[in-house]
Amino acid sequence: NFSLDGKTYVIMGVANKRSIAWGIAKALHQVGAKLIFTYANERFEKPVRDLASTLEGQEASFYQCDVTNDEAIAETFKQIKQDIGIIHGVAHCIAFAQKEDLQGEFINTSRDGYLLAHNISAYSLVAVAREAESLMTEGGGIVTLTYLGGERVVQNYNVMGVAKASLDASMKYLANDLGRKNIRVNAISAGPIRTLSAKGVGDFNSILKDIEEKAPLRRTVTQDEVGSTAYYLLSDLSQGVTGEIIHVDSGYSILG
Ligand code: 0WD
Repeated sequence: NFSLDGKTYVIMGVANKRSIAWGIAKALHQVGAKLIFTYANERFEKPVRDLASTLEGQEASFYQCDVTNDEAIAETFKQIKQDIGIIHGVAHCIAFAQKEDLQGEFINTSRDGYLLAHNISAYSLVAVAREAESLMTEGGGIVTLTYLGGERVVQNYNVMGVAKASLDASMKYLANDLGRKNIRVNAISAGPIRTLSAKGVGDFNSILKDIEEKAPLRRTVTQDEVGSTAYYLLSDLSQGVTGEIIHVDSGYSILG
């Protein structure tokens, strides 16, 4: 039985209907999960609530959580514990870098820009996992979103690629720490998808075009396709899988 009926998941990083986090939310909703949404600041509260209200029969909960703030993360999970109780997983779909650091040469990345990208895009997974762990008393799954630019050089991805490499390694160390509690930690390496965050990456259109021309499937992937892989990783379908990076990228990463 691979239904998520009676299970509760925290979805972090829905900004709008194009967000990958929204693709994950829809996939988990379809198989009966209860959803908890977190958003970075009050600006996103209404859009997230409006989107969630389109999920039929879903009684979602909403919390503000700026992941640069340890107290905010602790407070969010404390509130979730009080209001809802135990959770079975977290989808971490959060990243940020300054626009000026997503173009030109990586060598020009400032110290501040470097630290900011790592703070929001990599350290946040560690801080979130630590707080989520105490609510995951029945075991469960944590999934984060990464990108090929962390494994090899992708033009313009620059500091975000270095932050994704850090995220990937953090994911593996967390998988090692949390395995004893039957909490599995994995990453999905998504192919490029047009979202709010993607707009910040210099010449994103040519990255998309390259996938359409060269990836084995000759097309880009959708948020829903990432969503169904997240369902796999967050459910018992993937019981023996932890510390893994699954590429949902039309096969692009196998090309040399
Ligand atoms: O091509 C793409 N779009 C790919 C994205 C390819 C491969 C991976 N990814 C990754 C991104 O790097 C990110 O980790 O997927 C994840 C989700 O990104 P997205 O869906 O492309 O982008 P977007 O819709 O802009 O969502 C990014 C979220 C927003 O959600 P909220 O609800 O919080 O507004 O990251 C959030 C941003 O606001 N975010 C933060 N959330 C909490 N605290 C913070 C912060 N300080 N900063 C940014």
